[in-house]
Amino acid sequence: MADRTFLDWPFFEPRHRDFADGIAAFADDLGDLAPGHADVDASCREIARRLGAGGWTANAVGDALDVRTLCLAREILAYRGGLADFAFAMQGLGSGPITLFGTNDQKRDWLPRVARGEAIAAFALSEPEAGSDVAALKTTATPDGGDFVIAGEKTWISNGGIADFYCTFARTGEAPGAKGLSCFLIPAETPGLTVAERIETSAPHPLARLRFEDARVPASARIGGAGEGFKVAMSVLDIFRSTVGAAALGFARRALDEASGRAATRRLFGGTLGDLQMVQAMLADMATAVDAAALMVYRAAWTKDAGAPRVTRESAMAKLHATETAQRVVDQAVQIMGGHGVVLGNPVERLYRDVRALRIYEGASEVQKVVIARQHLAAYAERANAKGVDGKGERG
Ligand code: COS
Repeated sequence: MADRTFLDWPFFEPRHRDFADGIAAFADDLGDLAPGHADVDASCREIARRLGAGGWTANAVGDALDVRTLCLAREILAYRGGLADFAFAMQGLGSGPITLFGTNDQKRDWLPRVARGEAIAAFALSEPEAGSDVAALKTTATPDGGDFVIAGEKTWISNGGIADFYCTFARTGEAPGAKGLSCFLIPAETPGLTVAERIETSAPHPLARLRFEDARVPASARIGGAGEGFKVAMSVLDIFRSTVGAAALGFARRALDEASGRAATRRLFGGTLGDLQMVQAMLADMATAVDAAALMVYRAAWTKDAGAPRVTRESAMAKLHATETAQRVVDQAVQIMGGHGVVLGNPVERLYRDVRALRIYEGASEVQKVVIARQHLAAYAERANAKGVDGKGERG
């Protein structure tokens, strides 16, 4: 039973507590889903359908995204199983460009279907030579007689192969680097778009490399303005990065609960595992880490919901801290579980595989540090300029 005392923190309103109750009951009903590689696509589709039919995905799609609700959903689903969290999150991330920057027609054509779980969304940004360095991406979108022709390759695309559409970032060349990208809504059945490779990962989920060979889309497929693709991508990531932290938090809470159960019941040396001070020290570190991660995640979410135009710094901190922390908590849980912790199918063994990718996807920990440091230095320079340009104000 997950700790729910954090829901009394001032970040939350009564509607968040109701939401948490509802989605926890849904997740319990869904069960501990951990399919293997062979049936992961079908399981993912089925979970997306049930999340949609239950009305949960509607919270990740549409005009008024409440980031605290997204984070609660991810935390609670991740506690039960990585694939349920993945299916929910990717519907939101994949349709995020349309939600934030889409035209009325794009929204009308796709968002209700995604919300109901009848269409599956994907976010196609990374390339073989451009993952962390988004501004280096090479896929091109060339205007041709009122259309755009897309050519290039995307990789590490979640929902690749099962998605109904891909929000795809390509170079349109208005300016060099980050200022010359645009985003396009590309239906999966577009001629010239193929799945070049399925990628199997340690924690199974649908993932693929895509190839665009002169895939033609109408000009109306562009999401956001010409040359605004980088801004579209970053704005979507600003929202969803804190939710990655929330998923990590769900994994960490589950690991802590599994370890606590073991510590309370496993007998040795005339007492329980939890009587041993070295185990107590681990549990203390894990419990503190979980609360610290929750504070950072819900601080970022609340800041966005309270109307901040950008939460680049807060969401990068939340993702960095929560994912790094969760990795340690899960590892400590494996240690407390002993041999059981590495037995295939044990919840902690599964968490060990589930948690690892979160330190890499949607901006690796190292990228988050770059983002945080840039934001920090820019804020410092602003404060220093405001106070110190005439040499009289204090610095720091
Ligand atoms: N929101 C809105 N605008 C943003 C932004 C944000 N979060 N971050 C940057 N921008 C703007 C900048 O303000 C800048 O515009 P101005 O020149 O008008 O100020 C422009 O976009 C370019 O920004 P920057 O110079 O920082 O670009 P870089 O190429 O140096 O960006 C990082 C570097 C590392 C920040 C970026 O490439 C990044 O976040 N990479 C990780 C991406 C990622 O998560 N990849 C995983 C795949 S997605 S699953």
